[in-house]
Amino acid sequence: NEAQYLNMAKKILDEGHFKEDRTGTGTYSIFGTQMRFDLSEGFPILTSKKVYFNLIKSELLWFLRGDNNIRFLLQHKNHIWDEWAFKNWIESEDYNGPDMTDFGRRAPVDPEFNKIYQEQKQIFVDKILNDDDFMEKFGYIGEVYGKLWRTWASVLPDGDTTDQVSNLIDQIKNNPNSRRMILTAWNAETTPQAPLPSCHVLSQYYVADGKLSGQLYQRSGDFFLGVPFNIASYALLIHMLAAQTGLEVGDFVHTIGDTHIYKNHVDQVKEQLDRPAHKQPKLWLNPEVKSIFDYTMDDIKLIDYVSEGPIKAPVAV
Ligand code: THF
Repeated sequence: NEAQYLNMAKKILDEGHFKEDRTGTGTYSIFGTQMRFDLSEGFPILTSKKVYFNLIKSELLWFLRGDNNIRFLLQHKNHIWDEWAFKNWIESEDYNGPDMTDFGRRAPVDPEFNKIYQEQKQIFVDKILNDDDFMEKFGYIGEVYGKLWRTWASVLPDGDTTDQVSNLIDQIKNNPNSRRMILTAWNAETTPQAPLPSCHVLSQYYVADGKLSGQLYQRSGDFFLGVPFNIASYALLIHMLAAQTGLEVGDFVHTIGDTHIYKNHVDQVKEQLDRPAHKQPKLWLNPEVKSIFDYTMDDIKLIDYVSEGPIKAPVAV
């Protein structure tokens, strides 16, 4: 299972086209890739580097809450979305600290700037956590997954919002042969204007032989930092959906459009390719939980997760 990820990483390094990108970092990429993970064999979290499962859990719980304010993530010590909210603040009238222009590109290469940036980021995080007005003003990161999944805005003048997750569970339970079991996070009107237009554009679910499978179409995949999270996150979602509909788990099929490795992640990927992989862990979900919206951090556990150590890399903003 993990070999699929590692072989794809190697393929991107060997065959990838070099392109400049939005963040100014530069990437090696190939277009149109697919990996398939049989979830009954084990949970597809990488073992050739340590992946912080707590961050994956809290991010998915945040999506399922329909939340798009980073306070919940910060309360769970999850900082993977900080940069995007921080960007809104430093580009606003309210910000009067040191110049943070292009912080994502400068911080990894300029230690002096990085120190000032980390200070400003800490100030930002503390304010989001402790100052309600500030949180209301700068904690939101726009039309991303939580909002689109749980409260899709109606196009009808007097229409209600749509809860795609509840509808999906209803379909899996009552109409499992349906070919329309879809969760979409791309709104052609609003998404292109969002601070970060959704990467997980669409996922589809499929039931056969008592097993639930899911496929994700991801328009853009940061193969070293993001993709390991995305694999584990959708695998966890499929497990939760299966548990709530009385099914076993089938496959997770991961289809990615622009599949890229940032230039400043190449050494890290090579290091990872030299490492061994270990046996996949198992996932435990608390069987007492009766709704997909009621899981808490303690209701989700990995059993026997053995991995190599973490590998640090800067995130492109
Ligand atoms: N932007 C970019 N450039 N890459 C992404 O993966 C990405 N995401 C989300 C939104 N924009 C993105 C955020 N997801 C990490 C992991 C997932 C992210 C963002 C960052 C990350 O840095 N992981 C570190 C650990 C971080 C920590 O310990 O706090 C790691 O080593 O795995 C794609 O969904």
